[in-house]
Amino acid sequence: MHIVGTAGHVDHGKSALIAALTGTNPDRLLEEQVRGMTLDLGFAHLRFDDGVEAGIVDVPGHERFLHNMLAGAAGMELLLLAVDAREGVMPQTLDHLAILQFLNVRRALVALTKIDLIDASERDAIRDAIRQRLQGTIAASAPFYAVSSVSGEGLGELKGVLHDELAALPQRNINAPVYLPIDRAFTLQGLGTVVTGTLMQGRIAAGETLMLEPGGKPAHVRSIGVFDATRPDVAAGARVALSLPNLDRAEIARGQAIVGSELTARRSFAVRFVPLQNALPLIQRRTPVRAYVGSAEIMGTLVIADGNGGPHEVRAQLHLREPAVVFPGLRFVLRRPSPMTLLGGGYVEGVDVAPSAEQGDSSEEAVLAVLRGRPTEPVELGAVASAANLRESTARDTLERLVDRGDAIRVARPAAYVDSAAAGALLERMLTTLEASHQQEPWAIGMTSIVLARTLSIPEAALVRIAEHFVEDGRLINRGGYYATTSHQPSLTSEQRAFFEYLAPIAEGQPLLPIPFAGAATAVKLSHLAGVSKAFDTMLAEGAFVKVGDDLYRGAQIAQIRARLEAHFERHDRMTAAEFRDLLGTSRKYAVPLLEWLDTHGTTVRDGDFRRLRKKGASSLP
Ligand SMILES: Nc1nc2c(ncn2[C@@H]2O[C@H](COP(=O)(O)OP(=O)(O)OP(=O)(O)O)[C@@H](O)[C@H]2O)c(=O)[nH]1
Ligand SMILES: [Mg+2]
Repeated sequence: MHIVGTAGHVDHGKSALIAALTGTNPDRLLEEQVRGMTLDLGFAHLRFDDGVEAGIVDVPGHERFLHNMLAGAAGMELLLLAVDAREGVMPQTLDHLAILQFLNVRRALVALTKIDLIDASERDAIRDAIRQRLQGTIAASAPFYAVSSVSGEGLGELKGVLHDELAALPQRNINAPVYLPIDRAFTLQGLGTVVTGTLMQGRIAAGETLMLEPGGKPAHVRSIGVFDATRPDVAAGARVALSLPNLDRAEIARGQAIVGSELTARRSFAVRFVPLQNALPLIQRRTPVRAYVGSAEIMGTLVIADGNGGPHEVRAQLHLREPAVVFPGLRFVLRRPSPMTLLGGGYVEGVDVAPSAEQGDSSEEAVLAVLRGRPTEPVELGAVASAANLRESTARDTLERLVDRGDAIRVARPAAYVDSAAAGALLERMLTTLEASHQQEPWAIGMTSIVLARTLSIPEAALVRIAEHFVEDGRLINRGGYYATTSHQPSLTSEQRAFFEYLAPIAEGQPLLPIPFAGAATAVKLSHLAGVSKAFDTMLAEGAFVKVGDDLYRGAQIAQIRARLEAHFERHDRMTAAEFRDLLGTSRKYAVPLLEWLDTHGTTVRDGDFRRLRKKGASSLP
């Protein structure tokens, strides 16, 4: 048996096509059927009279469920790419193809779906446009089949091609140790715990005892199901359900694997990594990553080896926060922790890396004990070394290893270390506090470190250093000194908005005239309107108000001023203060502070009595 996998943009007809080809609706969840959208992996059985058969893995197209797509993608051998004939190649189509290039797909077919909805005369042009967009992807030379799951057009031909392609695929390695990444686990009356997955290599016979990894628990296989049938044994390439009555459903989750005794889970291993060209700027010597291995998604660090090969494939080590089953040749995909940009992928080269890291050595124990003793206090290298009774060089190596594996975090200025679990617990407390505060004061941008530290009873300096680590990780926001959750968008009440409208009216005939900042600040202070002072800070932080010298402008006025400046510099390469004043239609009193503000905010540069436009990229605009 082999695995056919779908890919393609949301709503492009993947699930409908699988249902039409097999008679099974892969959208098995009620919510999927109600919403008409695939959320998680779906499965169907494709069977031919002559015994050729395939398991089909149907994936969600929506980018929010890309992690689910990734959990099923590793098993795919024959790719069925669905492209809606009306929409053509869309972002998720390309994302899926970028991911699949690192995995095990051997052949790709393009299904041009919903062909009933386009005019026959348009077909050739649409086909050409799609072919063009697929250049450089693994579907670049894939044959096209125009199909309609509604009228049935083209389904017979596609099915025939699937048959021939499946029959021609090479057999998977059945002599290798069993590796079955788990994608579902549930309990069935009479069978107990059942796991399902794609058997990637090896063969399994009923009655055999395998291992659940990570976890190291023996897994006694009582029976084997392949779709609706029970089988005495099964070989690589099949969709498999194993009944494992000795295991508790609660101790199994997607991401674990059922394996032969030869394989174990590890947290550190050597890899060959192929970065995506457009992700190169994001990849440093040590890069935090979200790794997809088998059906698992695990945070970790990619460490590029010294003197590695060329730019297309580099030697590196992958350190994971949780162990995963790995063996040489196993493929993986890496994304950024946040935003989840695809970084690249590769394969495992060797698993005998850093044996001390595997066994847990005494220096690690000692260092972790020091860090855990000071859960909310970053500890510097020297202090770690003396408290752990280690040479500084040993302490440094150990700390690096712990950071790579995610057991410790490094904070900056000056570099110091915190136990990961303690830092994670502090992050949770920060997020809970921030959420409550956002709920209570939705108009505020967030909480200052002083208030946050006081609420959590932690010294402010320590809080800031740990918080900044999570800001860099993308799990916390710092806007101008105010901390917020990543989802917080400040919103003013209608009364507050009305107050500011009234506070800063646009002068008749003088649309670029500011108001005095001091007057505005006093009006805010004297107002009895709830939350108005924090709302004022929000307006300033968001650029809805801009303080220039002693004046207060609206953001829209500043945008107008910039537009006029740009228009001026399109025709001239320099400008005097008097010209600028005329440009504004106000007076010198306002023009001079504005020019100084524009200088410091990177729009203009001073050149004697003149201003010039600062070159693009020389400084970023506020
Ligand atoms: N007219 C027509 N409609 C179709 C065809 N195939 C699918 N549809 C409709 O298109 C919509 C989306 O189809 P799905 O099969 O759910 O799309 P999908 O690619 O599985 O979507 P996700 O799983 O959410 O990514 C549904 O309303 C289908 O009824 C087709 O061949 N012709
Ligand atoms: Mg679907």
